Amino acid sequence: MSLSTADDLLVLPESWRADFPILAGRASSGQPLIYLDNAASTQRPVPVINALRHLDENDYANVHRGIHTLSERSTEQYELAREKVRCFINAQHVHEIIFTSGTTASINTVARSWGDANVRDGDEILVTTMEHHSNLVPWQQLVARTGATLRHIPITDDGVLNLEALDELLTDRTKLLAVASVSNVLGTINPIPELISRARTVGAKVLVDAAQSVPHMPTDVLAWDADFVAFSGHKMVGPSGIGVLYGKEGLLDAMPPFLGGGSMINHVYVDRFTTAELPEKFEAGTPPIGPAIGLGAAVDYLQGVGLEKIHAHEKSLIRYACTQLREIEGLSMLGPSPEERAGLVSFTLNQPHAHDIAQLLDRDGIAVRAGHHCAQPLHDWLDITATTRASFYLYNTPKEVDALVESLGRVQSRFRPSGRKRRPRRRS
Ligand code: C6P
Repeated sequence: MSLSTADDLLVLPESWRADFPILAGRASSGQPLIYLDNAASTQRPVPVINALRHLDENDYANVHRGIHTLSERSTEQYELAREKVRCFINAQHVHEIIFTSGTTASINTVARSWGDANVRDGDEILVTTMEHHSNLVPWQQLVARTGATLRHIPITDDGVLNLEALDELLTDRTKLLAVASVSNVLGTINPIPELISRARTVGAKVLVDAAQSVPHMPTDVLAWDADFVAFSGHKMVGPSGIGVLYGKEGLLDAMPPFLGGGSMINHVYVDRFTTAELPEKFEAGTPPIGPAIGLGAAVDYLQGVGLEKIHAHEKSLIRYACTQLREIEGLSMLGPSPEERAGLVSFTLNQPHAHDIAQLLDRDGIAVRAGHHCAQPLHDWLDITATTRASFYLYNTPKEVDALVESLGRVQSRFRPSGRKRRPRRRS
C-alpha cells in the first residue's frame, strides 16, 4: 500500500464521523475542530448522548434499592450494561464485571483488596518502565505497606519491552505482573498472551491495564487468560466516571471487599457485617448509574461499527501519520515502528517546548496533549521532560493528519532562528 497521500488510506464512512456532534463544531480559535486527544478521553456519539438523556427524562432512580417502577427500570438497564460489557470483552460470567469509576479505581481495588490479602514481605510485584502512574503508584503503595519489592521490566531503545530480561525478573517470588496492553506514550502494543503465559510458569497473577486497548481493538479476556483487566468508559466513546474491573470469579470471590458501605453487604449487625455476593461486594454505595448505562450504549455503538474495522482504520492512520511526521526536520518520534504500535504517536521538536507546540496547534483548531502523560518514570528513562502526543480514533481522517503536519511545519518555521516569526495560517 502506498503511504504517500491521504487518499490512499482506508477511511471509515463519513456517517460514523457524523455521529459525533462535537466534531461538526468549531474549536475556540474559530477553526474547524480536529480532535487528536483520544488517548486522554474520547468524544461521544449521538446514541450515547441519547441514552443518557433518555434515562434522565424517563427512567432514572437509584438501583437495587427501590420497589418502585423507576428503580426497577434503572436497575434493569444498569444490569443490562454489565451484560453488554461482559460480552464485549468475552468474560465468562456477568458477575466478573465490576463497575468502578475508571481504570485508576479498578487497579487500586486490586492493589488494596487482592494485594493486601496476598502480598507479603519478600514477595515481588513486576511492572514495566512504560506504565501509567495509575498502574504504578498503587503498587508502590502496596509494597510500602507490605515490605514487598517492586521490579521493572525494562524497555529497549525501540520502545518495546525487553522480554529477555523476563527470565531473570520472573521468579517464584513474583506474585503479580501488572502491565499495560498499550502504552499511552509510546503506543507500543505489548504481547499480553506471551507475558501471561510466561508469568504462569512461576505461578504469578497478571493484571492488564487495558485503558488504551479495549476501546481500539477486540478484547478477549478468556483467550488472554488474564486474572484482572482494567479500563475506562470515557476512553471508549462512553461517559466519564465509569470504569470496569474484570476479575476471574475465583479470585474475586476470595478477595475481601475494598470499600465498605451500602450495597456491598448481605447483613449488618451492630458489630460486624456479612458480605454481599459478586459483583455488589465491590460496588459499595450508589454506583455511577447513568455513566454505566451510557457505557452500555457505547459498547453497542462500538460493536455496531466493529472493533476490527476501528483497529484497521487506526493502523492505517498511524502508518500514514508516521510517514508524514518523519518528513518534518527536527521532529523525533518515540516508540516502535507503526507495525508494533497502536494509533497514537508522541514526539518532540528541536524547539519549542511541548506545551508551546500544543498551544500553537490549538490556535489551528488541533487538540493534542502535551506533558509527561502521567508516565514520569518513562520520561525520566527517555531523558526528556515532556512530549506532544497525537492520538487517533475511529472518527479521525488522513486529512486531519495532513492538517497536523502542516500546522507543525508552521510551528517550526516560527521558531527557526533565521526565520521570521509568522502567525500560523488559518485553515479554511
Ligand atoms: N491516560 C492519557 O492522557 P483513568 O484516568 O482512571 O480513566 O485512566 C488512567 C489510565 C490508566 N492507564 C493508562 C494506560 C492510561 O492511559 C490512563 C489514562 C490518559 O494518557 C489520562 S492521564
